[in-house]
Amino acid sequence: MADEPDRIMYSTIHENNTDDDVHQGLTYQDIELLPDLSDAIALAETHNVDYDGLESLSEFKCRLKCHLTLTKSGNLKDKIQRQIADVGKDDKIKRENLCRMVNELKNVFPKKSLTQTIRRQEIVEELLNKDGSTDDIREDCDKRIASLQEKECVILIAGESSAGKSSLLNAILGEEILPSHMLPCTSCITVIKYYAYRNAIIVYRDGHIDKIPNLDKEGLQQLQQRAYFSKANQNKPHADVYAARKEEHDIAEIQVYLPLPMLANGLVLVDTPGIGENEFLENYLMEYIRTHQILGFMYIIMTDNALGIAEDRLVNLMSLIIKSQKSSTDIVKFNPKAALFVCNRWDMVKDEDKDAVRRNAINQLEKTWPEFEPKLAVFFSTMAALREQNVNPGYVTDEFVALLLGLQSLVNVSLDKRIHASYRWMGNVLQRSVHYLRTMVRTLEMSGRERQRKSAEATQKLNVLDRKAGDVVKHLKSEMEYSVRHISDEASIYLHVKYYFVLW
Ligand SMILES: Nc1nc2c(ncn2[C@@H]2O[C@H](COP(=O)(O)OP(=O)(O)OP(=O)(O)O)[C@@H](O)[C@H]2O)c(=O)[nH]1
Ligand SMILES: [Mg+2]
Repeated sequence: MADEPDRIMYSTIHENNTDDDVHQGLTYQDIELLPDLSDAIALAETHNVDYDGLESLSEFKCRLKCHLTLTKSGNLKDKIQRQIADVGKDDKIKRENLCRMVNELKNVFPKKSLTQTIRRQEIVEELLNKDGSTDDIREDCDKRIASLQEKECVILIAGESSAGKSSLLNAILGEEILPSHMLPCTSCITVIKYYAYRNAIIVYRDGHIDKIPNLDKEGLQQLQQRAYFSKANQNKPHADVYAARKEEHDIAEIQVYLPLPMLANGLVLVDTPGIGENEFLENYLMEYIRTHQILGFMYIIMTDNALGIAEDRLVNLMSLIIKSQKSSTDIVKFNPKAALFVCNRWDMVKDEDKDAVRRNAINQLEKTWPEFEPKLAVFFSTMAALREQNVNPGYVTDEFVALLLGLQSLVNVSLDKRIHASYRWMGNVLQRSVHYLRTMVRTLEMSGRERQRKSAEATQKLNVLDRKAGDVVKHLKSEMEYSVRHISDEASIYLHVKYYFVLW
């Protein structure tokens, strides 16, 4: 189990940690120090914990910890999922504020050819073009606004074949939506989004769609038959039906809509076929990456694979994401920090090998991924997480808590990237404008009495405006920790100078 996430977990999520009486004296330390199976069984019986099907001491410890955590802190999965939804809610407020500001900025540069007085803005615009701050300020503002109105935060779940991508997503969603199998099986990209009621849409390459209006048990079966199973193999035994994998298919994507609070504010999770499986699936995945804006990236690693992390595949995928995200839009570039590496199947690694395997995984990732830091990796067992969830949906393993906190941080970083990119752009345009406008004001002060009088008038009004503009600046400062800090109050004062130019 990763040390770092555990620390976060116990300090930020657990509540009432000292209140042990109500838990009949059961503590994490008691569980950790259990010497053998018979003591573990005794402790489970004392505390009425279902231990059916458990075999090893570590499984008992895991179950007892889940039980204690639920009793002490409530359902942590629900709590963290609500926090993930809140991240989206905050982002929405930030985006709305930014949109307003970009609109204000856009109005500073009115449409050309309106009146003669616009000339001065045109001069500033020309200067901004010349120094590369912006091509066409109004057009750029519109692009920014469109990007800021985009509420979706797409997180792509990728990784090697059979690493556990689909099972892990099912664990997060709390039910078996996606097909998972010991044989390579995902052949379709599945996009999971929020909607008030459960339904699914199969989108074909030629544009036609197939709707499953109710994703109940029957609906899920229909989805599996129509989209996930090979047509040729639908009547074959279970192990063969997923052979669709090797076939080319005509599905562009499957959209699954669920009323999960975690998804309510724009989080979109995308399940993908394993990379390196075959050429058709590889091109299919690359096409998706090229044509969609992906803000974050979860890479699932088969940790028990003796060959370790498939570095070349990871590097290829990363370079494609970075290149394609650059070309599809220059508004928000992919941020390598918006990644979470899930070293899955941790239960398959022997206890005595865990330290070495963990070190090796971190080393490999450090070599492969730009800006990698150990907190971007979690060591996780989907199997253990599902085993506990199946006994009680409130049973959440420590590793699952670490994974969900990792996802929360991933969503945070991904969304902040979009906001910061806009702030930085706006900051740059404002700074340049201020510079040019200030030069122009100076020129005006020097040229002629009448202009001097108007300039003095403007300065006086600017002082009044300064107070109003202060609100905008205060707002900017409180919303963002950096990016715009360096834009002084002066920026907003000069931003308002334009109104005087227009009035003159
Ligand atoms: N022991 C163990 N098995 C796991 C774990 N996670 C997934 N599996 C199993 O690994 C197999 C592959 O899981 P999938 O979820 O289908 O993997 P995938 O990455 O989606 O595979 P493709 O879609 O084919 O690329 C299944 O048999 C899972 O039950 C884990 O943490 N531990
Ligand atoms: Mg899969």
